[in-house]
Amino acid sequence: MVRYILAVCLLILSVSPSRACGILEEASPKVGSTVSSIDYITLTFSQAIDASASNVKIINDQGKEITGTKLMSDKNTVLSLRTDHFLSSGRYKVSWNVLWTECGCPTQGKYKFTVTDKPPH
Ligand SMILES: [Cu+2]
Repeated sequence: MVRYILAVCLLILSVSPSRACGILEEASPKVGSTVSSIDYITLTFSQAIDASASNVKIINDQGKEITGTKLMSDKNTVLSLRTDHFLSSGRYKVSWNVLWTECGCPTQGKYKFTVTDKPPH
């Protein structure tokens, strides 16, 4: 799968050299960080992504997906997830997948963060 994606990207790159895949530029909470309770996460990408083909989810350490609402910025470079409730203390995994508008390649990633405090209410 990864090889296939790479092959597609290389093929597209060879056809039009100016169009490369985007990257995850910034994550909030930061990759591997420990934070107080939050009710949203934000991923900032270097290029526009296709909203309908891009997704982000948060999974707790019991493997359960946290429910929330996906949000996109105007320029389609920021993908957020507002959770229905503040996260309780524990370890979480963020799993994202995006489709770059410009080059059409899919990219996915995962990272972890930790919540230490109890929810504010
Ligand atoms: Cu690409």
